[in-house]
Amino acid sequence: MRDFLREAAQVRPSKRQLDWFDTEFYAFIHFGPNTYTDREWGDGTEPEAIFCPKDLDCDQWVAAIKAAGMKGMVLTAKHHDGFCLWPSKYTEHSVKNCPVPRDIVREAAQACRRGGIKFGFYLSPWDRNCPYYGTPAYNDYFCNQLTELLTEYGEIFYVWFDNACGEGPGGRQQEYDFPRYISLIRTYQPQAAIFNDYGPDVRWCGNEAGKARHAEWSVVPGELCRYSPVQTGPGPLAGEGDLSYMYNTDDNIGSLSNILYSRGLVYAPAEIDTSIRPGWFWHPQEKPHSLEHLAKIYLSSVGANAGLNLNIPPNRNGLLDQQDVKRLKELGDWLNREFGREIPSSMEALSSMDKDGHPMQPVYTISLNVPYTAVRYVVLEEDIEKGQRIESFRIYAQDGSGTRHPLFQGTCVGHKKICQLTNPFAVQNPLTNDMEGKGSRLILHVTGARGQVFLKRVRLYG
Ligand code: FUL
Repeated sequence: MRDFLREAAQVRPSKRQLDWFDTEFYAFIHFGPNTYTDREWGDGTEPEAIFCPKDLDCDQWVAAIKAAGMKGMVLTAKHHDGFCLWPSKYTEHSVKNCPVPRDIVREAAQACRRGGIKFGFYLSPWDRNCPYYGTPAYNDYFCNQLTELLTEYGEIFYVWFDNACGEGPGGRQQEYDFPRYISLIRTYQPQAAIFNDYGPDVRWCGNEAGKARHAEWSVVPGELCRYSPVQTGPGPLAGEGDLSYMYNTDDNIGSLSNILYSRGLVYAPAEIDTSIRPGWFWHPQEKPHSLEHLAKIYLSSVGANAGLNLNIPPNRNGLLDQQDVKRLKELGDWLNREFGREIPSSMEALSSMDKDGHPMQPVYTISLNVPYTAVRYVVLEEDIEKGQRIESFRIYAQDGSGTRHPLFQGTCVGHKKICQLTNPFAVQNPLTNDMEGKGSRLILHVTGARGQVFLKRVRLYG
């Protein structure tokens, strides 16, 4: 049991997963024939002539994305209708037969580079237009298109696949060859992270409402992410249960009570994908969600050990709607207000051994290096290069008499945990002797961990 815990603690991200995690917050762009038909899923029979973004300006997209503090863009190069936003050699159902025959993938990739953000794409395996769909020849067709995107548009940070698998034009379903798609991406863009329900690099969080789990582990059973490399031996209870039922929508996937039954663990962090509006594509009657809604999503995704892929759909002219542009700016301003100015502080780890030399759960004190101020957020980061270990923690304020006042109780930390203190607690710097403050320092108590804890950073914001 102890050995398995030690193994679980050693499960580590790859370099491309670390880079993806650092990107944190990036934009999904859903754009295509659906933008013009007011639908979410096209059936592949839409005439190319309807796609006519006469004012297309990808620099406008990038400026709005950057104003929200996002660091990348993921464009739907092809959605389920099979229409390609680039002039693919392998189909006529693309921008090349449109009234405005522009290579939108190229324009978007170039705008991202000009603006200094990363570029990636979504490529739907489900294709309701392609006559090969549902036959082995479709996997060749799909790989040809994937190769075009991987080789002709510069560096790609992310390739996004979903598992939607309906019928194609011949009424057949397709067996997707994900191992082949993955190896193609590794060949041409080895640094690109790959999103898919089942990994390998990033997995779906299980909902489109913008919320991570109560405990969003990046270390999960290989039964859930079958394309991610298994990094441990079987758990001590493997064989006594069967985790093959597991799906991304399950509430409990990375907890100890589950992983003990696993045949081996993988590192596969969660992405939260959600839209600024109710739909993924632009619809004339829809409006962007409120700033409060989006701020909450940010805290419960980036702030809960996940990445946030926030969709903003361009309109029929090829521009982001002014209402969305305004909301993105508000979101960026909110982020700057909340997290732009750190309260200087210093952290000290109290001994994590008891007097007989046995390991204890670690306790840290965090002292403010400024006079009395109110702390509204405590942001914790584990050094995930060494693995994800914290299972649970508590934060207290400790007053001059040593009494601890509970402020926050949390589960896992991982890449980043943003603890929002609901009653902003006045913390008094002991040096100023200011008795107005209720506490003199913060105490972070790790109450459960899988082996030795490596905290990378603790930051406070007022
Ligand atoms: C899903 C698709 O079916 C939706 O249309 C959308 O693209 C979403 C991000 O992924 O699987």
